[in-house]
Amino acid sequence: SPSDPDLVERARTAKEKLGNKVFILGHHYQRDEVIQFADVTGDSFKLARDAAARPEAEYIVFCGVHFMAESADILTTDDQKVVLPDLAAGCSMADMATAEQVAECWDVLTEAGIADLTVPVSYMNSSADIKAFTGKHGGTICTSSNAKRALDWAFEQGEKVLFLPDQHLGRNTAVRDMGMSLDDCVVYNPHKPNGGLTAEELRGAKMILWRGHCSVHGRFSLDSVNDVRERVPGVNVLVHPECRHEVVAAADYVGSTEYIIKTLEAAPAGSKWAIGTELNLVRRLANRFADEDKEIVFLDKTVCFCSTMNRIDLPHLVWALESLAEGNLVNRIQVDRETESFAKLALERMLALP
Ligand code: CIZ
Ligand code: SF4
Repeated sequence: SPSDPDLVERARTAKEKLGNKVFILGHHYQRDEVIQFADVTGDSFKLARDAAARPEAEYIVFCGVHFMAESADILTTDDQKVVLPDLAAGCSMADMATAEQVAECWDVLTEAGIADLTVPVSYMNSSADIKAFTGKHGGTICTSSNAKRALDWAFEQGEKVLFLPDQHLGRNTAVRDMGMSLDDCVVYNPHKPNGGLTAEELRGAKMILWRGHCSVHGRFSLDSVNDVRERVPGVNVLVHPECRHEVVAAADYVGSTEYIIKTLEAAPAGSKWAIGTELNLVRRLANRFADEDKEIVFLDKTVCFCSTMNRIDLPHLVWALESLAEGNLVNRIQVDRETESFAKLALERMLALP
């Protein structure tokens, strides 16, 4: 739906008034009405780095979800203030691993005698607390673009990996990219005693996958792939690695949002694509490439937007910008120093990956 012209004008005015003091980051999954005001767009990691490259911007307005704003706060200077236009914009996947649950899991691994052999690898889509846990225990962060390199590194440091919080990215990377078998992976369920695993099962596993998933990508199914192949003959199926293993196994191409965008940019005219990722991004890409005669459809019409991403709408952005322009710092996301220092350690290990 077209943006309300009055709100567009107000956003523009407030942004102009703030000038170089504000830098607006727009995640790929954000609404068009918000993306039009973004100074840069990208995935969570690229955006955090873009913010860090703008030390003159006192306010970083992060149009995305909570863990992304935390990561931006971790990577920017203490003088830069990161603002999330709606504090209710969380991430269901990140929320599936709390600090207490992960500490308990580490106790279970210790009890089974394998904690010393285990290296935590945490997906960018996790809270600052989980990133700090990862840093403290010798582990690294990964994104969907460098998950294989992170696992290669981790298996040089230890014999086992505890992969947090997205079981699908962990499993897909282990099986598709590292040649492991499904039997090398076990799933740790934080809602069950001992994760629902015996000490034997833990000792026999190479990959201990946290039982988390994305509520959007996890909804694509093997039927989605089969149905679209029938509906659109000759279609190329391109999905994000947060999708379930059977979806990824049935797809033609698998990769991060940045990979998806680059693949479509390079695709020949006349080609047809079914995309398994967030709907705001898929729609935007379908519009962008319509002129070039690339047919782009959403992998499964029953799957919806990321509801928490969509909480950041134009009214919230206007409110945040007008507040800042009036000198009121609202909705600041600030990670405490200790958490920040351990989380940074884990992020720096990722940056140092070969
Ligand atoms: O699924 C998401 O939320 C992704 C891919 C986030 C990001 O940009 O890392
Ligand atoms: Fe979290 Fe999934 Fe939404 Fe990304 S798309 S913010 S992983 S729930």
